[in-house]
Amino acid sequence: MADTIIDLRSDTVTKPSPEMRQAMAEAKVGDDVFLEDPTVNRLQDRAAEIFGREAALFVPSGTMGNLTCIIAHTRHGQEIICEAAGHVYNYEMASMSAIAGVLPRVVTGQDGILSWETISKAIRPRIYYRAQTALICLENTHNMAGGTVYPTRTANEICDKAHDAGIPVHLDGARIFNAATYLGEHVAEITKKFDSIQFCLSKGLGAPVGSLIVGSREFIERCRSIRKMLGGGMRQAGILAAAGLIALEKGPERLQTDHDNAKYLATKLSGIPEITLDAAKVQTNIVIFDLKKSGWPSSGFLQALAKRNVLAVPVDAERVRMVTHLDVDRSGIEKAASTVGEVFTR
Ligand code: TLP
Repeated sequence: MADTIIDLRSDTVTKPSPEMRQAMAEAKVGDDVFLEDPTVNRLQDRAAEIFGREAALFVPSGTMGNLTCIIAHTRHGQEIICEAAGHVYNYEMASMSAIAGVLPRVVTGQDGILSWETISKAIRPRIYYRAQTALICLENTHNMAGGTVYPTRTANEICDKAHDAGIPVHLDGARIFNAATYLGEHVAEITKKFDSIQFCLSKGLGAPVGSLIVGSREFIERCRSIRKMLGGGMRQAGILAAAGLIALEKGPERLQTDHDNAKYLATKLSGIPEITLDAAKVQTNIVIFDLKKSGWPSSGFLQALAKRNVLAVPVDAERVRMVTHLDVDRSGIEKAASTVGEVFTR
C-alpha cells in the first residue's frame, strides 16, 4: 500500500472499471465504416439524445474530434479565433494549420474565459484582401486555466453575436460534463447554441478511449467523411463504444466527488508557504499552482514528487497541474497534499 502511485497527471489515466471490461467483452459489434456496429450506433444515438441534437459521431480522440470539426467549418487560408492557453492551439500538434490550413487568431481570456468584447476585436474585416474569420472555438472547461467554466450567459452571448456576424462556434467540450456539474445545469442547456461540440469519454467519465462530436445531421455526415480521411474510420469499434456507453450514463453523476477532491487538495496546497494558489478559484477537477516562491523549477519539483510516488505534470517552468479523477480517492488526495509539503521540507 505504501508504494501505491497517486497519479494526478490527468483524468485520462483512469482504468476501465470491471463493468466496462465486461461490457466490452460482450459488446455486439459490426463494421462501423459500413455503419453496421450496433453498439457504436447506440452510443452515437444516446449522445445526440443527451445533447438534444440530430446526430453524433464517435471519434478515437478529442484531438481528432476538434480537428474534424475545424475542417468541416473552414477552408484553407481562413482564420480561427481561439484562446491563448487553449488546447486546440497548444496541444494538438498545430493540426489546425498543418492539416486544416487555417491560421489561429489568438485572444487571451480572463482565466481562459473569453467574452464577445475580446472576440469581436479579433474578427477580420470583410475585405477581399484579408483572410476571413471562419470559426470561433471555445473551451469549456478550460484545461490550462485550471478547469474554469463559462457562465452560460457568456457562452450564449458569444454564440448569438457570432451567428449575427455569420461565424459558427465550435466547443471543445472535452470536460463539458464537469462544467455542467459545476453550473448545476444540463449539458444540452449549456451547449445548445454551439454549432458543433466535441466531448471526451476518456477523461473524467472514465472510458478507456473515445470522444463524440455532436451537431446537426448534415454537419455530422460531413464529419464522417472527414474522420475517414483522417484515418479515424474504425471497424468493430463497438468494443470501445460499450465502455463509452457506461461512461456516458454513469460517469457524470460522480464528477462532483472529483470537484470536492480538487477543492480539498487546493485548500491543503494553498496552506503550504512555497506554493501560490487561490483555492477559491478552483471550480472543477483541475488544480494549477505556482512554485515561484519556492525557487524550484517545476521539472525538479515533479521529479522529487515522483520519487515519493505522486505524479503531476508541468504547465510551464513554474507551474504544475494536478487533476482529480475516479481512480484517486480522498485518502490519496490527502497523501498527495502531504507529500507536496514533505518535498519542500526535505
Ligand atoms: N488534454 C490532455 C492533454 O492533452 C493536455 C490532458 O491531460 O488534459 N481538449 C481538451 C480541453 C483537452 O484537455 C484534451 C486532452 C483534448 C481536447 C484532446 O483529447 P485527446 O487526448 O483525447 O486527444
